[in-house]
Amino acid sequence: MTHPGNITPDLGRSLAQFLKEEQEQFPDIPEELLPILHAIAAAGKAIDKVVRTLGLVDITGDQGTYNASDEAQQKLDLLAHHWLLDALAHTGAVCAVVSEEAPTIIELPNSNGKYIVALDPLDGSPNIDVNAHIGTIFSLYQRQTTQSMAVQQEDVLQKGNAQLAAGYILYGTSTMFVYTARHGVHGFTYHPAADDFFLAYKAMQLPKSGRCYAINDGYFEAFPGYVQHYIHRCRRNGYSARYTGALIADFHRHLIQGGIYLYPPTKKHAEGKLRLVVECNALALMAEEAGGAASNGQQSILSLQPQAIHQRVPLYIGATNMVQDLLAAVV
Ligand code: P6P
Repeated sequence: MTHPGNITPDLGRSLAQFLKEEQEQFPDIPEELLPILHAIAAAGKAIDKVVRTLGLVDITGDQGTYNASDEAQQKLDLLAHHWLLDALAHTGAVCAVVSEEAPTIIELPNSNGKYIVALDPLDGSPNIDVNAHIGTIFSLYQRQTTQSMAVQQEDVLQKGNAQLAAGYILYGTSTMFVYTARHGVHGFTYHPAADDFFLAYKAMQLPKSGRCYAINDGYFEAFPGYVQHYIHRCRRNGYSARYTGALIADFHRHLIQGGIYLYPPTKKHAEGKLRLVVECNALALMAEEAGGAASNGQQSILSLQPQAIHQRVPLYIGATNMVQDLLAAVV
């Protein structure tokens, strides 16, 4: 009996091949982008191998420490953090990293490196122990101060529209590496046998509308009126509520099918929960590069001037028409 489809993988172009071609086509893409994204992808492969054996290796559960956002650090948070730092340090091109898992700037032994990386090593940590989706988020910036000096706050507190590149690795049903170097959004699927990422989605477009919304309904009573108004509208229209507990997984669904993710101010997080520098800026650039939108309720995420590394902001991100419908209710 024949089966539907074709399960012989067409491996096609690897991430490295695609990055090389894109950099040749667009000279504004810095040549160091290839080794930097390759380093992140290499760390992602190592993280994937651990994620695929959770329960068989001692890497689940709390570390017993807390990050700068006062969140319990999972063992895998810190493993991902250290692997990504090691990989970036070996590129020679990255002089410093800001990470959700570290309170301050981490200077790497590349004082002549021209680039800064902002990281959420493992987004969706509460999902680790329950075998649900998790992911790595990254942003790349040009250093602003003189090389060989100590990295300054102004190097890491740059607006999201200054990003040279951004992306994420989603450890999901398959493991995907999705990035933009400001020339479209491209998705690559990890093939274990070949131990590499291969092009699966070129020039991804976030649908202008959708029928899916992602929000933690448990906080509904604390939401601002305009958000409650919008949620009632979604319910009246019969939209589907899908909330995975991992921003990246919800965003990835909307990137493909259309939808909106909302994390408004709540009683516990008066400014919202998501971090501007290490989470929101990367996904906001991806959204806008794919034809979507990202706002804090007042202005575009990419236009916000960060005041602190771990600053939190409200986040409304996804299909342009859905974000605009939400903001239309802001008084
Ligand atoms: P809550 C994960 O901790 C995260 O930062 C996002 O990935 C996710 O969407 C959100 O927080 C979940 O937060 O308050 O709904 O559990």
